[in-house]
Amino acid sequence: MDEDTRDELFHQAKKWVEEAGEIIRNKINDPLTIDTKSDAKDLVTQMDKAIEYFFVQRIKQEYPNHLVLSEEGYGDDVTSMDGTIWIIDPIDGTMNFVQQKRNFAISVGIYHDGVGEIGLIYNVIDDVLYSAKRTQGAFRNDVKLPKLKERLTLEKSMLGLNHYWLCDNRLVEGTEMQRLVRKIRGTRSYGSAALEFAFVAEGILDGYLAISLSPWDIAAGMVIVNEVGGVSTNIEGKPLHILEKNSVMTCHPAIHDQLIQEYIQVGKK
Ligand code: 2AM
Ligand code: CA
Ligand code: CA
Ligand code: CA
Repeated sequence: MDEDTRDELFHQAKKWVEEAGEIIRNKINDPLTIDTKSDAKDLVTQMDKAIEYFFVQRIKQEYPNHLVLSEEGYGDDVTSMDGTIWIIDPIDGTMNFVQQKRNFAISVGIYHDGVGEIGLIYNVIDDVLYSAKRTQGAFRNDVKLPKLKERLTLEKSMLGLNHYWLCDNRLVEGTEMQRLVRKIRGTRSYGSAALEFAFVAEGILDGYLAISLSPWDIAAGMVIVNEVGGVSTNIEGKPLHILEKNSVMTCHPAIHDQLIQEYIQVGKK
């Protein structure tokens, strides 16, 4: 994708993300219709659907040859990464949206022929937009994010983890993750994968590990983290497949290999 096309798309996507955020803020105290999906904790509201529909309608009108891959079913059945694809999570952190009315984000990643060109993660209530264009750096609102600092050790790291890592899980022995959380400085659990990616890019988290995430949870975050020199792989250190569910590790490059070799591979079931 050439730079002018990327700039124009970025401008349009940013405008729609901000408009969608405004819609959510204006209706934040309206009564919610809450449904469940795969299980009782997997929530969806009419707002998730309305915001996704907002994007799909506009994209289809303005860019009829672009495809949309999105969580709530209004997008396309995307089977290849050819062409331009918008990967959208209308509300990432739906449980936070329902329970807290904050700590959720709109996540929009734009990929062209499999390459992440644009990432936008909008913390709607705090009005903080994390954004990146490939090769042009990442931003928190209008402030450019510095590259991740040169040196970092696990002892000084703070990692985004949810409680499932410490329960019996299908990926690593529970005791290995306990060994890890004792080694590092601390853990945080924010409940929005997109925001955790953004925090890694900002350098306020040094890494984020997730057992299973979908394309729309990670598409924007991968672009943004990449622009500050962070790395995103699955928890075996292998490349993420953008059209599939993956385990996810996004982090500072200085701790990536050590996390895998000394904790995850060791504890692997
Ligand atoms: P969501 O809010 O868009 O569903 C914390 O639960 C994080 O994991 C959120 O980013 C959430 O995205 C994501 N997630 C992925 N799969 C999930 C599932 N089956 N149930 C709940 N959250 C899920
Ligand atoms: Ca969901
Ligand atoms: Ca999500
Ligand atoms: Ca969602």
